[in-house]
Amino acid sequence: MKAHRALLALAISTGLLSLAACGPANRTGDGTTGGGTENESADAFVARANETLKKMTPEFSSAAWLGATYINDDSQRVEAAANERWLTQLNAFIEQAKRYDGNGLSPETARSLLLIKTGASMPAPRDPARLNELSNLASELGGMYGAGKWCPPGKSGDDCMDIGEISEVLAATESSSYDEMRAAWEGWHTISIPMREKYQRFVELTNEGAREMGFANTGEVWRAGYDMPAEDFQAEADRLWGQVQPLYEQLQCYTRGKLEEKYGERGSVDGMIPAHLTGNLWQQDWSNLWPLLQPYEGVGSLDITGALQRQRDGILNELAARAGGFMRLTPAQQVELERKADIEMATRMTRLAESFYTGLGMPQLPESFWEKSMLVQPRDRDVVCHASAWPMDTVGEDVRIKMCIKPNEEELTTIYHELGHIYYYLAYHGQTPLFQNGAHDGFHEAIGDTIVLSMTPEYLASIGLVDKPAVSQEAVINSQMRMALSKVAFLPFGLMIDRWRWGVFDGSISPDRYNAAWWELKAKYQGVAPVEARGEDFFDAGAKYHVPGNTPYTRYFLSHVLQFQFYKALCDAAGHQGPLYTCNFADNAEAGRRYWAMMQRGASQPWQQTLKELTGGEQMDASAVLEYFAPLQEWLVQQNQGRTCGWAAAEAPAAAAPADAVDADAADADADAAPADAAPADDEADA
Ligand code: X8Z
Ligand code: ZN
Repeated sequence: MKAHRALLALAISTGLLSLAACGPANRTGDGTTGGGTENESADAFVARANETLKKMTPEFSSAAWLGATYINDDSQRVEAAANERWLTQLNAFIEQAKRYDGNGLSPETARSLLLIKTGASMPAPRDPARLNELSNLASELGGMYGAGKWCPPGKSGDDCMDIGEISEVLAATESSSYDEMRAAWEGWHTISIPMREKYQRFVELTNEGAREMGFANTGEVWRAGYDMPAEDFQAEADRLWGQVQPLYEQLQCYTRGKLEEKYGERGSVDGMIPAHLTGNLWQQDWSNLWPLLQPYEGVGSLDITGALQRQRDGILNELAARAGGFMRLTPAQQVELERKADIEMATRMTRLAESFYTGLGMPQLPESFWEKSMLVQPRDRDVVCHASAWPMDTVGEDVRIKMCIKPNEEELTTIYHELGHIYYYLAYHGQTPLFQNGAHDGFHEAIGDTIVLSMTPEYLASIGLVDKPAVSQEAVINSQMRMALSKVAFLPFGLMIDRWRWGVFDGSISPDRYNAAWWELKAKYQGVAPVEARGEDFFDAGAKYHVPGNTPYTRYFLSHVLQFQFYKALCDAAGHQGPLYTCNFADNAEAGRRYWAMMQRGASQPWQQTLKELTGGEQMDASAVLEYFAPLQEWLVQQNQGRTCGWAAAEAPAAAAPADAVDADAADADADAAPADAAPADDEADA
């Protein structure tokens, strides 16, 4: 597995040639970078680019799919070659697009040219040798992540643990011990140590490509994809973060307090949450802390994981009964039966997600989706388990997801997320290939998550995953907490990853401070910390998929704001009355019609226009997040009374670095983002 990483890198950018969501890129690249002449009209150039995309996409996607689902030297070679062709072709298009800076173009042509010029998330140098080096590096980094394993002391071979097994140790926050979780967390972070030098070179090479394209660095290319001046984008993200920060700080404070109750002084580090205790390798989703954080035990059980596991066991029992009883089978036959049950369960969970979309009036997934998707982890080879959704062509016929589904709540919601990407592909396939993308990348990430917001206790009961929901204030708080542990906990994480990368790309974070800066940002935004200092021997950023995979990450932060705006708009369309958090728009045709109409626009117009058509407003705005979580925020403030909230996030001075916005802003934000220890909870609560 190598090459596909580079594809992904491109892929996941906004616009052009990028595969909108965690899949391979929309790609050009027919091996012929030529074509067109100085006299070629802008319209003709755009038509040629679209034609090339259409022609090359299936072959290119297949190479990337093989690279991700069948990791070996051969698939890697095929994929790497395809990737190199693609990067070369993309550079040629970018160069050719510069011929048409003038006026007098149709809006479609002008927008197509803009998307070509700003659409690369992995800008490649023109020099063929360095371009080759870059695509190999990208592939290698991706491969190292995908095949990453940790061998606990004294173990080797099959006893080494992959990301799924390590995650299970962390997720079992009730049954794993403090030390087991710490060992697993530290173990996973060994996989990225050898990535450090490669990543440093990767940064140099993409920066060279970015400069040749007329940008200051790769981070600036990324920030240029939002239909606003790149220099305004950071402030826009800061503005949104400022809206939700007080809510996050209350959740952080409450969680830290509970961890301290459970683990004593080992439950916090200078007011911050120990990195190995959130039930998640990156502290981005705290759902696995539910047993500890559940506000009212036994009120309206929301144990979805338990329900899914029981369903899976039910399938196994049924299969076993049909085979004459489990005990009558040989061990090998028992393993096969378990496997069958896993596959059947993964398919059922995916069908469940599909039924939400069809209930809104959207089409059924094509038969080929079921034939060609990878729903469970194969037993005979390495694959990239990180979930992704793939448009394999530009005509909307071959769409797939790639996941290693297990019967738990997080995986279930991830399926709804991935199908959001898939339905977006299906909705906009009538657009030209260049416009086959999200309005911006945060839109792509928000489609499925909006549906997840509609998974209220009522909805979960309607699909048989929980009992008839309790109706009480306690039940409301329980249900809000469940949502907050994934949605609110995520917000600062969604922001900090690219704060780190923007700094790396612009040089304000120099290679000798990669790890120090990573943990400073984790501390500042998330209020989490490792229990023991992590020196520069480590490269902890590389232990998160999107860094070696070069997937821009601010998209997820934006999505976590936008999805509440979409949700509110769809609830209005469905005629919902009452508090926002009670809205379930399942089976509402009008909500579905409006959603689909928005999705059909793809990237054909500035996102502000698309947002306006759905919500009536042209700005991203987190007030719907606050409206949604108002009851929980009030409850958290009460719970935190008497606790000393806030944390001290020391920021070591940056190494000698080119002065740049990132550092300055980081320092600014620090003042308000990480209140010093003494800030009492209720002082911050109403901010
Ligand atoms: O990477 C993903 C998706 C594919 S686009 C599974 N997500 C981010 C992550 O896992 O870090 C979804 C939420 C954030
Ligand atoms: Zn996604």
